[in-house]
Amino acid sequence: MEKIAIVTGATSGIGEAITRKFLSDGMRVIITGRSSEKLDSLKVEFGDKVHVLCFDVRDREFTKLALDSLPEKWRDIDILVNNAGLALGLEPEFEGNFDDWDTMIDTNIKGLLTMTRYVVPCMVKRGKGHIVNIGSVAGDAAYANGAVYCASKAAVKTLTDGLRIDLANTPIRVTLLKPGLVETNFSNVRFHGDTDRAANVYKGITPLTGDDIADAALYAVKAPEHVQIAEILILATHQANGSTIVRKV
Ligand code: NDP
Ligand code: 8X3
Repeated sequence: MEKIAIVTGATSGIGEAITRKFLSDGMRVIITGRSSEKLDSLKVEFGDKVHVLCFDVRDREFTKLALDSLPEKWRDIDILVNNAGLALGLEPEFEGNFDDWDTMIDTNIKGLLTMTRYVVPCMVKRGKGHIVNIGSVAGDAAYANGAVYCASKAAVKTLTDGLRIDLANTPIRVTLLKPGLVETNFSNVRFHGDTDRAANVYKGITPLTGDDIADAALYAVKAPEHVQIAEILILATHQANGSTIVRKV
């Protein structure tokens, strides 16, 4: 029987790459995000292999309605990928923007918790499942001007560890993927659409791609049942941590 995955933020970057990877491995995927246009185009591309749920992970009520609307044949979710997330702004903590902070915390932390709260109980009931949370190297240590984003990803690390503890008496596995520099729409979003500033982030270094992270996600979910890939840190070759990046100029 083919596995069913649900991927938050499947409309772009890492989430889209994981969706494509899982589909090419023969899974069915519930694709989610806010961009209905992109979700619809993935539906046209993949047909019955995907099911579209368009919602904002910050909206608890709507998230529940969306999940409750799943047809019977899509309800037994085997894999939850909590990927939806973002950074907004890059400025000293004492000068940050309140709205940006709220959006990061509501999406990266509370959105992930909402999905976990709604999806994992069914896994526990069925006695099978796998949760893959997308953290970041940013969660390992703060870097200059990024403290709130880094804190949100440190929270993802702690929430993932806590979930693994709380599920240790079940066969359900919990994985944290911590990417470094991945070229996606991430920096465009961070700099509120300033594409030149976003492009500079990847100058002088070969960044990771969404597909590199998708490979790791597939590796974790395909590991034998007795193997729990707890955490993977994936960096670009010329990156040593969140703030040490060596660029060729
Ligand atoms: P992208 O901007 O390319 O993708 C972000 C995805 O998140 C989009 O599909 C977007 O969908 C979705 N999303 C954002 N906000 C919401 C929301 N409120 N509700 C539902 N979906 C939402 O960035 P990445 O692919 O790079 O980011 C994916 C994850 O990877 C994030 O958690 C990010 O923090 C993490 N990460 C990224 C790294 C990088 O260098 N790129 C490195 C380490 C971690 P839509 O707009 O349709 O809602
Ligand atoms: C995204 C990676 O280093 O740009 O989490 O914050 S970084």
